[in-house]
Amino acid sequence: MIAPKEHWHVLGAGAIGCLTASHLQHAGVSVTLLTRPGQMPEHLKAGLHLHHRQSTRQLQIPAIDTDSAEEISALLITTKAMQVADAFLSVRTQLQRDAPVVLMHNGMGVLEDLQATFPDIRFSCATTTEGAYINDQAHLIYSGEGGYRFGCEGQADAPAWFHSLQAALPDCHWDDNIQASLWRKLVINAAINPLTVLYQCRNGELLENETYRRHAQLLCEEIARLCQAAGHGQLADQVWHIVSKVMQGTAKNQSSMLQDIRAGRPSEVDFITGYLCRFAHQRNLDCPLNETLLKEIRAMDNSQ
Ligand code: KPL
Repeated sequence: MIAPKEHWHVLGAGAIGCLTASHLQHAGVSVTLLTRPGQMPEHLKAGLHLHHRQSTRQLQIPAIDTDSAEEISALLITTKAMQVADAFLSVRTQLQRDAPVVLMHNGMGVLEDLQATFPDIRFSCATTTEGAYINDQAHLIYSGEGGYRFGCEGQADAPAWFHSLQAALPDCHWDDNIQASLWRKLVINAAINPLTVLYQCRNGELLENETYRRHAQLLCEEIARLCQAAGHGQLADQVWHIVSKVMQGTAKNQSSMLQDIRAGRPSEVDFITGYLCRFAHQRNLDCPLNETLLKEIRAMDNSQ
């Protein structure tokens, strides 16, 4: 089915928001980046350059602040987990009736809260394995080609609005079990990100250093027990396999949590490790390694 021509607003002009908007624009989908009032990021002011493989191209994606957005017919929120609710509220009144609202962030728990507060909005979720960062010269570096999964609990078939995204984004699929994909990403982030902060290391060092690797393996065993309790038995059986492959594939990366902590920004630990701890407590399950990491990372977070 061909969808009516949507105009997508991407709220959150970090690396993944900009990269996603650039894919959409490149494929001819109408897109605008939204930023917080008075906080246009330097990389947008300077004119965004996208570096991919050996080539560089200048992007000209329209960017406006949320106050200037008029009618929003389709919204993709790509902010950090702790900013999603405020970001949504900042454009709530500009949303057209029945506009799709898609949340794409690390960690879990945000959707449940928003859904409870706004039962009339049909929220969907997305997760990506794309890798991108913005360098010191405010250039967008597309460092790892990946894919996208979109979905909405209880909706097996893709809605009409999804087709423009699918045509524009790489390896992009509607997932009739998006919870499983979100848990998979959660597991990866929970096993890698806090440990890279604790040991101040790149992802690959968690495999290379024997002490770090042992800690990661024990953490994966604990996370696997939580996956099992969540009904994701297949994922539970493969936690270490999946996590160690990502450590290998992103060996040179600084995890997003390590970058946030080093830059003095709030980290997403409450939505990653914190989510797992809350999940465990609600079911009277123990998760001492995650609890300790949660306390340690919170203590290292100087953003407040
Ligand atoms: O998603 C990531 C992150 O840093 O948040 C991983 C996969 C761990 C890559 O660094």
